[in-house]
Amino acid sequence: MSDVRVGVVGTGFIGLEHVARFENSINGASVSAIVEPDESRARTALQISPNAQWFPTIESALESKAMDAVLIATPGQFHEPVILPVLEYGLPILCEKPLTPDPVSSLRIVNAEIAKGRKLIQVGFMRRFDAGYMELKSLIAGKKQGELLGLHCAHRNPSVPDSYHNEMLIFDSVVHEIDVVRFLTDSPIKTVQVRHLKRNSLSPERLQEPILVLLETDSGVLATVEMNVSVQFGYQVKTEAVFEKGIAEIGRTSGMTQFFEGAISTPEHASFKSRFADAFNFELQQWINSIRTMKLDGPSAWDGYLAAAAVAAGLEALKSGAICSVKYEQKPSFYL
Ligand code: ISE
Repeated sequence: MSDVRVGVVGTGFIGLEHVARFENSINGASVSAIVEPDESRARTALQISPNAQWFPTIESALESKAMDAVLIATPGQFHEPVILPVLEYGLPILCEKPLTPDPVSSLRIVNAEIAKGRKLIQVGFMRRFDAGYMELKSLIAGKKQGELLGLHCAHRNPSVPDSYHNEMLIFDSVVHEIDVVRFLTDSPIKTVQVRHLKRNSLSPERLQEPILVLLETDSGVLATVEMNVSVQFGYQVKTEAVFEKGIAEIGRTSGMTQFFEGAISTPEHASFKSRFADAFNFELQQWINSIRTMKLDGPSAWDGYLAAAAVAAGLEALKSGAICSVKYEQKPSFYL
């Protein structure tokens, strides 16, 4: 069977990572197109994937028939104008999170996919492909420790780039917990509340953080999320699950522990690139496998829409401090 020819749209930070991943770690696929309006970025990507063709627009790439599938890695506000024409051509899509920045545009995409009559969109919620989250999900579903009562999540970044602004705490960072809490509990998020910890004087002036986010699911599980983007020491994503019988924890660093010079130390990740490297690889490999078997089964456009709806409530909660309800449409039978 010949390789799935993938077009990568947007070769900034994460897009470039994915191009390298296809070159070095993924079987059964090759990058055939780099869709990038910025020539110097495109050239950098072509150095990694010299056999790919460069297209400045998605329309020119689609017309050339150079792609069997499309991975979209542009910032979220540019996803819709890429997704809609790709859907028209009936090509499978892996779209980095968020599907779109707001629920109204996400719903337009859901409806466009339904109109096409075939599941073509997967959203890049890579944590669902992390071994720890998958193990915790099956522990919760199997009820070996009784019912799940609550979750304590910590999402800590050492620092963030200058382009990161206050609302990104919710739509760029907490969006991962928004998706993964629903994934773990199998229940939509009902309300969101945001409180502020004492402000870190080392945070960039434009940011009011760390924050504490409370996510409540329809099933009654409460999840606390400490979102901290100036923690200084490393990149850490941990979850502690509280059950009727005992506790389970995922996300502890797995490196060597040293007992040296009067201290016990274990290295921590420096960025999500290494923390979720295996999850990204697994996500891309599963996506390619599912294209080959014509059975797309990763996080769907509907999952992307529900996340966008909870993000909207989260942004409102960030401003008001109130407990905000998540408003979303009924699930279409297409996604059942
Ligand atoms: C970034 O965009 C990500 O997706 C990372 O996983 C997250 O930890 C970080 O906070 C975001 O800015």
